[in-house]
Amino acid sequence: MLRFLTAGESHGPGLVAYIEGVPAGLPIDETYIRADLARRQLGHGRGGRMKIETDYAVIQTGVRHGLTMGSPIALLIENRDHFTGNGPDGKPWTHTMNKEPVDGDVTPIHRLRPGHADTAGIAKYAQDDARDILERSSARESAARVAAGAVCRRLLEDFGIAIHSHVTNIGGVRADAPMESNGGIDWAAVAESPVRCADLAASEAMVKAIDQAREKGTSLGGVFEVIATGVPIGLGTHIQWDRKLSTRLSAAVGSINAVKGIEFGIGFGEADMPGHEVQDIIKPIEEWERSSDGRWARPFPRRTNNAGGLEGGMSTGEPIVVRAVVKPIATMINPLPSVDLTSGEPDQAHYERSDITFVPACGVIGEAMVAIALAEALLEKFGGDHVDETKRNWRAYMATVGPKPDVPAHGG
Ligand code: EPS
Repeated sequence: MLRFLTAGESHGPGLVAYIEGVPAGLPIDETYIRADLARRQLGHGRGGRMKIETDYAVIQTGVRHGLTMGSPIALLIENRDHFTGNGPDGKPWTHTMNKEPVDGDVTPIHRLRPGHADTAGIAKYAQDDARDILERSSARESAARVAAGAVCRRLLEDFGIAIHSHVTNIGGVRADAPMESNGGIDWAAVAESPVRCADLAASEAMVKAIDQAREKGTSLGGVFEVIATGVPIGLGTHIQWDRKLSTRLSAAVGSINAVKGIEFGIGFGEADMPGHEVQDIIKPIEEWERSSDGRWARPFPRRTNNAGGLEGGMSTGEPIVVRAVVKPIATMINPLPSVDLTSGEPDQAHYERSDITFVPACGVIGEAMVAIALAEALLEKFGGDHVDETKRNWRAYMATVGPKPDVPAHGG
């Protein structure tokens, strides 16, 4: 069983990711994890924080001589800002976020930001300083998810599973990204785009929209899409709601800060289409392909992938396609009218350095969360305490999947 948790505050000393259940024998190193952390930091519309940080996860436990040991893996990402920077009131973060009581004032945050966790958080946790809420609810925490996701990505790689993401909409500027975006996307162009969008014209228009939003003192949301290829048929299960792969992917992607909606494949577009156009027709065996080791590369392949690689809560073997909408960031240069938490009297919402948009980063976080959900489902299906055992089980299973010529042909 794969388990994953994070700890840490945005301006505290650091973030921690804890992963348990990764089999022994998997090669992993900090450079590999760093690549994903670096991608998360990019994107036009990011604020000053990303210029301060160079996110790097130090492997604390669970790895020896470059290989996982099967024991829990703990990763630590230092918040450079904690040790070098000052908060909005000019006091060092080491003062504001000190774990010990401090001498002198710490300016509390009383002006609640609509759209952030502040309001419900102070009520629920009986706090009188919204910093006690915003520090943990900040999207900074997603760096720890990306570090854990990189470990899972490394595992999935050994099973031929690749995960990519791209941005399809920022602030209403839509990329010309076809719904049937299974393959065909130029991932190198995505990596080069300042907003992680392969459509060059849309990418430029998105950058302009972000600049205009900055001038107006507002923020922008958008849509990102994550695509996982090489996922074997039959991960997840139809037999119980909480074990469906679609449930786990929804929870994983839906848990990303500011995500307000999720769809698979053509998603909400299915509402406008009749059944015979929606279902993904299975190709006849003449059109199937074999992989280099002789097994069916993708048993029961489809003509289309409207379902986004999921039927009955299980993977079909087609690419998994998950799309999510991210709301505009709640912290804005031109603050919204709000109230003071002590008096309830009208005031302007708190403003603290923030991003104009972080949709491009959300795509990278989405990849990590999809990697975690897929690794969990893969290990549930194939088990294994050493990765070689997991691979043996995977190969044996894949060799059995396909047509069954020995079974008498009298089905309906
Ligand atoms: C983030 C760090 C934060 C913000 C952003 C994401 O840094 P700071 O608050 O110090 O400027 O840039 O946080 C939010 C979007 C949010 O809503 O809190 C990061 O590391 O990604």
